Amino acid sequence: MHLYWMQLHITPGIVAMTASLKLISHKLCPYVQRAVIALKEKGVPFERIDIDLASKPDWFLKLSPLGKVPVLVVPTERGEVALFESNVICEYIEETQAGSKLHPVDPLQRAEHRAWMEFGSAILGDLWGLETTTDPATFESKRQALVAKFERVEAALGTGPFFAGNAFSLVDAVFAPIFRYFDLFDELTPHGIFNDVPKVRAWRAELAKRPSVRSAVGADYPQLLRAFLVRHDAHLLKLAA
Ligand SMILES: N[C@@H](CCC(=O)N[C@@H](CS)C(=O)NCC(=O)O)C(=O)O
Repeated sequence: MHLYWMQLHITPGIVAMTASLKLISHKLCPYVQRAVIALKEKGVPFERIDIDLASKPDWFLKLSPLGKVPVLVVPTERGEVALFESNVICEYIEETQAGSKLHPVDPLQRAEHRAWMEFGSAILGDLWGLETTTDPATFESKRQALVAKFERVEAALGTGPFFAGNAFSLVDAVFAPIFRYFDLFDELTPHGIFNDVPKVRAWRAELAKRPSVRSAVGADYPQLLRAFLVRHDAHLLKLAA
């Protein structure tokens, strides 16, 4: 008990590791995966609690102001604090936890990385449209929006293997779950989104090998994603041969 209080006052980050962090999650959510990948890259133990977003538990609605996952529950001396918004959670993990640094040291580069993390969220917006629409014209406009966005990503990439060279960063944690969607989408239709972006293709292949990325979802992820498309009567499924 005494030691616990010593740690509590000296290094709150260590307490967060001792009394484990809890990540309120969903099995398919790409925003959750960002946080999971960041925690795994740093070797931080945490408890993952997957919830059903179609039937949100009351305790979750009390905790999450926007009713969205992820939420990181952080134990502190004033009780548990519920952090929401995936990029905010990733920044908190980066600032408080030991292990590899996931942001550049240089402030301008760090700001650029944060901007590309936001760009990843914009890509997820288009992806949501692509995967949920029942309408062929909307599908095509989202497909074209994604082609254009990945052209911008291509221009921002260097020689790899990761976004910023040899060091895995939070930008990689944001894009890995984006690329994961295409493991299934590639099976369904020749969408052509990565046809003219060789650096993006190489980056995608590299991220798919990363242990933190691979273990950020369960083995049932492909079946769950397919079932999600079926529930939305997705146009994407109709393109399947
Ligand atoms: N901007 C949020 C987006 C999170 C988000 O959209 N989560 C989805 C699941 S992937 C969610 O919880 N949706 C439930 C809802 O909107 O009711 C973040 O970065 O954390």
